[in-house]
Amino acid sequence: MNGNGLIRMPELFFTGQNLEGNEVVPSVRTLGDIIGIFEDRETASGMDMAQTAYSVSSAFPVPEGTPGGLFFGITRIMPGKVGNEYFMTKGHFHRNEDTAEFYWGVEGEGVLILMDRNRNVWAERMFPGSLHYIPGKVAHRVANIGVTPLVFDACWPSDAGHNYEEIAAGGFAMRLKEVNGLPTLV
Ligand code: PAN
Ligand code: ZN
Repeated sequence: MNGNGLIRMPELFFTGQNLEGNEVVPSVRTLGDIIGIFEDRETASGMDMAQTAYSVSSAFPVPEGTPGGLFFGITRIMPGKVGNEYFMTKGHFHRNEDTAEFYWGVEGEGVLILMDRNRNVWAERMFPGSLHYIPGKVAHRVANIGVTPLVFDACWPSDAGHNYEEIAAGGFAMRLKEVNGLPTLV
């Protein structure tokens, strides 16, 4: 990859909706992996659990836990719903509670759902070019409210870590549902 002189090719690059290059780590969440986050279990039971709900391509240039480093990931959420709830990420607090994160919209239409430590919930529209600063101590989850894949990028500290257990156990205090054709927090 490297040229002859001092000017080199980058180690990472985007191809369409994906991240490629040295040591990109892909991960896939099937509907079966995340089905517990949805409310309508009856509708869920009739759905294909093997289908991809979302995938993430990540770059970890330093070991997990390194202070001062950064990680980068591209998340692609498929369009779809379980009953009237949109396909969405599991969502998490960072284990190192003070660590923040940037998300930004690349393709498609989404909603970033946020919840603070007092379980106050709010949300922000995501679209190509939208930029979202997620402060520390704020849980974050993204739903695809469109009919095409939702693609967003994320950059977070390498010592952030992920606390999924708390959201798996207690969820968010509000759910994003389609009500009369519109995404609504209920
Ligand atoms: C993101 C998320 C990614 C997938 O990179 O990890 O969008 O969402 P879940 O991790 O909630 O399944 C991030 O927030 N990193 O900290
Ligand atoms: Zn995060």
